[in-house]
Amino acid sequence: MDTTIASLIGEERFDLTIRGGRIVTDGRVIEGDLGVRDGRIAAIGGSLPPGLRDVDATGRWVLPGGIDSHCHVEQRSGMGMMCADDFYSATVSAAFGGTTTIVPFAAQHRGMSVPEVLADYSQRAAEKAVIDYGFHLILANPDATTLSQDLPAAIRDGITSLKVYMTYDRMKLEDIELLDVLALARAEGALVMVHAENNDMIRWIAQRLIDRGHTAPKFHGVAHDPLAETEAAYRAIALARLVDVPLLLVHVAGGDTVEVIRQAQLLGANVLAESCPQYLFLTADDMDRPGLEGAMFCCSPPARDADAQEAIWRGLIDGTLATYSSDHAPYRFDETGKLPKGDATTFKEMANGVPGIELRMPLLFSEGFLKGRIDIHQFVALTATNHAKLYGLAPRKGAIALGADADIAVWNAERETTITAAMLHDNAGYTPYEGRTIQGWPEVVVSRGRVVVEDNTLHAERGSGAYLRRGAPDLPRRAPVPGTDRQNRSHGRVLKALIGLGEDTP
Ligand code: DUC
Ligand code: ZN
Ligand code: ZN
Repeated sequence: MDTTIASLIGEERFDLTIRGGRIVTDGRVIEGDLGVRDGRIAAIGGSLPPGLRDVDATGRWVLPGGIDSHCHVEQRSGMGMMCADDFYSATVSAAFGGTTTIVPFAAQHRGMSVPEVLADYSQRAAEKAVIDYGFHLILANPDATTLSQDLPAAIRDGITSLKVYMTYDRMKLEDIELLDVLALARAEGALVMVHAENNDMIRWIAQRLIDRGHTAPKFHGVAHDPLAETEAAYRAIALARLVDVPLLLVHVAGGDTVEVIRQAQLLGANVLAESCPQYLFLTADDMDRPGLEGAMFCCSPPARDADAQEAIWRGLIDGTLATYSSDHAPYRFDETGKLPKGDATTFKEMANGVPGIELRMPLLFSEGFLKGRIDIHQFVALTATNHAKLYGLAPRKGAIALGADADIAVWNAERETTITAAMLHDNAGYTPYEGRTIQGWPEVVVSRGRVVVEDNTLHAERGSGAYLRRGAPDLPRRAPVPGTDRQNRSHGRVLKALIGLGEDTP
């Protein structure tokens, strides 16, 4: 049925009409109006009657609001540091940058139970978030109760993804624990996200650097050698292939790692991966600044070099990398974050991470879409649609479609902005992108039909964001390629039985 007529015969007025824009739907660009009723998209295209409220989008792009599926909000790190943003400042900052849904982490540390962690994060987010949110669970304590009871219950309750670490002494899982988690994810239909870096390689290099007095931020980049990422990524993929379960590698930084992922996908492995602005727009040279200033650019894995940036672009363009997230991990340049020991802080002691929740989409819009590296549909897939699918939020979120939540950003492609920390709404106190000029900005942002940002002003109440109980991940299914080892050998009867695929135990 013609969507415009379908909306008109209802005779009710739209709550909101977005007029005359270039609307990007799944695979199409439609010039015209978009109507919203009861928080959902009710009409797409054509010329609609006036709504209770109208937004003029003439000459603008009308895109789905972004989904940021990797950000750290009001979270204590493995080293015990609280990040600088709470659920209010992080979601306000996200909204100003065109993002209307976030999926941050509820972080279990050793000794904590999953129900207590989820209750704690849920309460804090409900009081403060201005846009919609879900949670991934960070799992650092895969003990028997967690694996047999708490985790299955959490997954059934809408926490359908979890992150595990292969590095950080206080967070890392052993390979055998990772196998247990992967097998459980397979049984319960959850997606495991992995921080892949080889802990011992990093520790070994870091100790030698510190012993020689090389403590400056730039040595963070030396300690986290690209091979530490590539080795761990390969190992994580092998573990997931053994159990025959999908896996998502987060914050991919290096060119060799992209290649390992690409090859695994070509063999039929269900490996997914994500990258982030810092790996497109920063390099290791940014950590090499006077004094401790380079700490503001330290994240893990660290940004590499121009070749790695190109490899990440290629991965995003050819689909090897499915999502582009911020990995917003905001820490202030003071004793609460980057400089716990003041001027004496070594690269091992500073909090890891960079802010980026507000600039994630504007940077890619400017440098990816407007510069012709990706088209508008790739932009939408990388910033919204793919996140919705992988994390069980589709079809409600992540696309402009009839019946979907009216989460929309109206982008002015002409607007030029010189980035400063002062214009941003997070609480990090600095931005790694200070002084860069970018083009394009989301001037009007709509969350479930509410105009939450307009005229550079917030119009959303604290606590007005809704919790999203997520469904099962909708993952691309790749079959093992005939003639490969996986096809022929490893999934024999015994292994299948061990991972719960076979009829009986061997
Ligand atoms: N891992 C993240 O995902 N974010 C910040 C730092 C880290 O190690
Ligand atoms: Zn990580
Ligand atoms: Zn992160």
